[in-house]
Amino acid sequence: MKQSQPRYIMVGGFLGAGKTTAILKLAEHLKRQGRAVGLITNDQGTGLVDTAMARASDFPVEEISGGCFCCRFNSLVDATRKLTATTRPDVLIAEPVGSCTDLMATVTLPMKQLYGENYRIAPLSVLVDPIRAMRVLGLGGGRQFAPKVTYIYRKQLEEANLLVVNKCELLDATQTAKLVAALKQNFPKADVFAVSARTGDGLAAWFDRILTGELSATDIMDVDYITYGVGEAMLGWLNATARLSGSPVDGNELLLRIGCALRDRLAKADAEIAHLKMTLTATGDGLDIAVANLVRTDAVPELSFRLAEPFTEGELTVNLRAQAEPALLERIVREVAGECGAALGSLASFKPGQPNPTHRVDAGGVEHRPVLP
Ligand SMILES: Nc1nc2c(ncn2[C@@H]2O[C@H](COP(=O)(O)OP(=O)(O)OP(=O)(O)O)[C@@H](O)[C@H]2O)c(=O)[nH]1
Ligand SMILES: [Mg+2]
Repeated sequence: MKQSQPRYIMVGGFLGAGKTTAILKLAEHLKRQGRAVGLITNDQGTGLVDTAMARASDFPVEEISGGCFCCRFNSLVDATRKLTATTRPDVLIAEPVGSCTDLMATVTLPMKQLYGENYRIAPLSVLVDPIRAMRVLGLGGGRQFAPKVTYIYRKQLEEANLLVVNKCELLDATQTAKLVAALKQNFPKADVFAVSARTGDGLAAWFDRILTGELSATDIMDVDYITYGVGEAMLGWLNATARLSGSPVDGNELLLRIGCALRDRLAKADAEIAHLKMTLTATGDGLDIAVANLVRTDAVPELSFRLAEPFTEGELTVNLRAQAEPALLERIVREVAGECGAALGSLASFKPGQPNPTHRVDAGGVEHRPVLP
């Protein structure tokens, strides 16, 4: 029997934490139980890898591009309505932009207050990549973002109801215990879960909480919107598409080679990668897709989806978010595209604008407008 109120689940977390991967796992889990799911993706730009991945997984998806949920709250509401009308979902799962914070005050609580009759609002989950989280919390060495970007990262953790350490199979038991303890100590309000969206470990307990738990009244945190705006604008965004054609090649290898070429140039320019994600789709077969990702400049690109057939002709999509000027990202992408014989189609590079949320309310419904520059 259909639930009259679909559950609205939001899975936040910094760029590259594994939100899309975890959301697709949750969607598959629900599908196996015979429950209908609708997905909502979000980005500052258009031409999204996440939407392509959701579509390739064959779930109904609505995309909100050109701004984040908090600044385009009414578009989010329209997307939930549209999915509700077309697919009668039992569960709606929304992925906010990974450089956004203050989601509790600007999305979760407004959703509950304005549309609580229509949707059951789940507790807010925030995923973390463990290597990045250890660096931010001082538990591990390696390249860091600038302090104002790290401000956003820490604010994301501070507002979580459920803090989810993802990719746990990358850590040994001692490292996981240390990270979980540090998160509990620094962010005592949150319940901490340790999972691997890739292997499935630990997902059941977290899924159970978001599927059955209620959002209890919660305080909103202080956010310095000036620091938040400056931090977000330190991240350059680039979305591009390109056509590739030639004799049949291993498209998976080709995608990894492009990833390495981009990474090497970004490393030389001292640009810390937040998330480089790319898809390669063969012409005429949107369901056969390769996806490559890289979530730090000092890591290696890896494939999260593989093309099943040799690649002859098709489209490359590049979504690059890094701490760098957009012009630098553009120059590097143009150089690498030229070297691989990729004919660039659309290309947009920019910095996110100053966040200015549609609503910002506490659990009692009182408006708290942020102080903007
Ligand atoms: N090792 C490992 N990698 C994972 C796991 N979950 C996700 N990843 C990888 O992490 C990278 C980023 O995953 P995404 O799901 O695209 O991350 P995201 O948070 O949606 O990223 P943005 O949309 O850019 O903010 C990809 O390479 C995934 O395959 C995991 O449990 N273990
Ligand atoms: Mg994503």
